[in-house]
Amino acid sequence: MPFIDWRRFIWRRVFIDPYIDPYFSYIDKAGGTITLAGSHLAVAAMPAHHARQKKKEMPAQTRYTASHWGLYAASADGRTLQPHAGDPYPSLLGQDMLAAYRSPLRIQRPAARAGWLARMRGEGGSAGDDRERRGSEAFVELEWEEALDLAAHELQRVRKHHGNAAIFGGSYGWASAGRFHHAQSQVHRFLNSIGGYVRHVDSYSLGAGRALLPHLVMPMDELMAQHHDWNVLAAHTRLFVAFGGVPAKNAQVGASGAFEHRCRPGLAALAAKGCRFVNFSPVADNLDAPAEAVEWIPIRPNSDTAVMLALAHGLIAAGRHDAAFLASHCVGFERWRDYLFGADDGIVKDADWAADLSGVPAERLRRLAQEMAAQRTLINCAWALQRAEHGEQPFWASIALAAVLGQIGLPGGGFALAYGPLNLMGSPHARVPGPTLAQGRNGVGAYIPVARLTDMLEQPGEAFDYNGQRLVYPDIRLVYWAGGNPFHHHQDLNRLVRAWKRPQTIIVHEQFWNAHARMADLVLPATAALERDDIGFSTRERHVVAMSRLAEPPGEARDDYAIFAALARRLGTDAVFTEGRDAAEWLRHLYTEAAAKAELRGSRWPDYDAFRAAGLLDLAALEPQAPVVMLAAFRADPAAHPLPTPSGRIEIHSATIAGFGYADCPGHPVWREPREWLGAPAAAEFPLHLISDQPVARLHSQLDHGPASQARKLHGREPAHLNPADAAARGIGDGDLLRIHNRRGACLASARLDPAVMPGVLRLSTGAWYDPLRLGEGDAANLEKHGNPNVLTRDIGSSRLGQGCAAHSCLVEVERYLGEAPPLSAHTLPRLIPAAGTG
Ligand SMILES: Nc1nc2c(c(=O)[nH]1)N[C@H]1C(S)=C(S)[C@@H](COP(=O)(O)OP(=O)(O)OC[C@H]3O[C@@H](n4cnc5c(=O)[nH]c(N)nc54)[C@H](O)[C@@H]3O)O[C@H]1N2
Ligand SMILES: Nc1nc2c(c(=O)[nH]1)N[C@H]1C(S)=C(S)[C@@H](COP(=O)(O)OP(=O)(O)OC[C@H]3O[C@@H](n4cnc5c(=O)[nH]c(N)nc54)[C@H](O)[C@@H]3O)O[C@H]1N2
Ligand SMILES: [Mo]
Repeated sequence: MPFIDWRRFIWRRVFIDPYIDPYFSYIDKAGGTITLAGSHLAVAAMPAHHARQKKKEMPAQTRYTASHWGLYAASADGRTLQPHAGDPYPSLLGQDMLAAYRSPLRIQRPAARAGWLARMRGEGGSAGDDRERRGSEAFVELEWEEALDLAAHELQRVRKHHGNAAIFGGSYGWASAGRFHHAQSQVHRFLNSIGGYVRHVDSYSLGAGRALLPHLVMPMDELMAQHHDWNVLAAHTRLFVAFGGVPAKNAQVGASGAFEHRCRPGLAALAAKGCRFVNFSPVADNLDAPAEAVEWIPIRPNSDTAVMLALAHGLIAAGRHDAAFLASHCVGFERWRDYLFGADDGIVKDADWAADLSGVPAERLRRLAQEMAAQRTLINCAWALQRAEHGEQPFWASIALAAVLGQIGLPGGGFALAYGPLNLMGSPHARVPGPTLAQGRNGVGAYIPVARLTDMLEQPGEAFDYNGQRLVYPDIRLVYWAGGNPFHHHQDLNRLVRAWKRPQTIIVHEQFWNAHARMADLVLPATAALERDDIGFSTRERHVVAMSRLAEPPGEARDDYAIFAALARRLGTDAVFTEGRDAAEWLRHLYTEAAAKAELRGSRWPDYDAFRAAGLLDLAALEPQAPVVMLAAFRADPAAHPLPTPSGRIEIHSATIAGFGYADCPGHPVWREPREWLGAPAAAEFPLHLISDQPVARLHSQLDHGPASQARKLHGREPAHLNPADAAARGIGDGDLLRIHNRRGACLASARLDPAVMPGVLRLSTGAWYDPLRLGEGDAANLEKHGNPNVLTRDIGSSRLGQGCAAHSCLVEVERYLGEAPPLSAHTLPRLIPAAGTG
């Protein structure tokens, strides 16, 4: 499907295809009417007078929905969504949601992979191990009752024979906004109610950072919540040194909501006050301040730590370090200084040394060190830098460099981790607890760092290191996933495909027939946020949102909560899981709990009915606001406000980490070469560094089929951006079909010649739905047709400390693809066999 004209497409799918395609129906079985409440299609299908009548019945109250990328009001007729009027810079993703969630790719009813179903029904017969056929078999549609019976039976069997520690329920993923119908909260609460599951810790976003920061300053969540607000930055910061930019396309989103987009206006305000930006980055277009305020310094990917060390060396050598701050607020400065000056390895980490590694002129680094010491300076390090081999180092070096400058705790000074990744950072709003669904207690102790998924499936019983501990991979028989997409998010997908054949059963709740659903054994169709009443809340966002059900679920899709409640009934734990409440009662309960907590701090929230009637609760009017200055109290009095580190101070050298004895993460920030970067021997064969950054027009794999994402593709394939010189050297023209490859895999993409990408770098954003020639086969020759970078990325931990995702350390080569392009199948349905007696 090279290009989708959505309106025509939907029209055809809704009005024509149902008659020729029995597996697709938004046609309500009972009445033969279309069940898209409030949509323009529904109205169009109604006689005119009926439509008018419908309109009159609409409540006058504005109805809202919330998504990770914004807050939207439905028009009175429900046909369209409008960004909330208070949002100064709405995301480009939202308005098309009504169409995107009405897609024919939605899963209509429960379905089971044919071979697994035969095994469950004791029908055997088919040759070989059916697990080998995950991804390649047809799905048999089931009645809900049978699907739930099968899921309950499998959970019960695995618990009985192998114990709850054989169930992996980590279920990582962003799912959808809404505090009750949040798939992760639901799946974890459910699995806890039946005795527990193997969980994950940390995130793909911040694996290295989350493990590291408690040793050095404080846990990431607490640090993020106290980043200087944008007003403080505008008033004070005069030099903004960015490693990896401040991409407003990333700050488009926030976990569970970005209701008031602050990043782009915040950067503009900084520039208007005279702040200058220096951006060390492999791409020029990721710092969204006015161009005249920004200096782009191209840097070899993964070499940022070397530059930070050289800046610190330059400051110390010139005597411009803040000796008093280092003595009163930090520990371990001397040991790091000795390392910078070559005491242990004979290498002086000066500007000339860093220039060789990074490609940044030494002279510029020397001058920059002086500029940083001369004015209020902020050092901003994008999360992408720690999603790399030795990803702990750029975070640690940013903090140590800021400590040397001595501006930590001053308004607008110090370090930031980071402005850009999420809307949250720089929020002026108070941090208050919102409605939260309690998860219960997990009866299983075993866990993995989130990105060690394939290792776990491949190596049950093997020991591994993580953050000072020696852990053992559990033996997983059943995988339960709701609200995430490992065939989007995990590295080295060919390897994951092979490991994915090992569990006996894989159960997935999904909305769409993406690769994740197609790689499962039992697929249970989930509703979308637009189809549920819920409560929207995200930490330090301005509003609490009464989310309204704006559309009917497709087919027989059910809420994750309803699915788990039905399973809990079968397993005898529904009293624990539901506590006797239906979804509406839960919403009232969660809101009322949060309002009671507010009351204790003297903030009076309206009661639940008044909240729902109003649609929005404006916290700015209710909760006190004060300028947010990061680490101000600690700076003012480190004895009275110590940090939660062993020393109570910033740990430039950490005795704890040194004590772990990890060569790949010693006791202070160091330069360590990744195995894949442009300075590595492997670059002779694979001379381009792959940057698989976050996509501008979708959230990960979500909305890849939507209009904004589709409009950016070329020939239906994801655009790969590369420098015109690299393209010319390979005879590649703009728009050409490309094959990007390394030893782990290969994918197709469309060439975009782009001077904003430095030579030696290829940028292919994440999120194109995984679409190999043969789904279910995990060999490197299985060409991915759509442009999913995770067939190329390396699946290793950042280090033994963090074991974080290291996607950004990856070398590739690229060539024009001269063969006939294989047709795309990412956005098509699998083979579906209707249930006996239905369809
Ligand atoms: N190469 C490379 N890979 C990366 C990264 C990178 O920088 N480079 N970044 C990583 C990062 S930071 C992250 S956070 C991950 C993101 O990885 P994920 O969070 O796994 O990605 P999503 O596409 O958001 O997956 C969410 C899935 O949940 C489904 N879903 C949405 N709402 C609901 C719901 O209400 N119920 C149910 N049952 N399902 C729902 C969606 O259809 C979708 O398939 O990717 C990581 N992968
Ligand atoms: N639109 C949109 N926004 C998103 C998301 C999304 O899917 N879509 N995902 C969200 C999520 S889950 C997360 S965790 C955050 C992630 O936020 P980040 O991790 O900060 O985002 P990335 O886009 O991966 O990378 C940011 C920039 O770092 C640069 N970069 C990569 N490697 C290097 C390097 O070695 N050195 C330097 N100097 N720069 C480098 C890239 O060129 C890129 O422009 O984004 C969030 N925002
Ligand atoms: Mo993330």
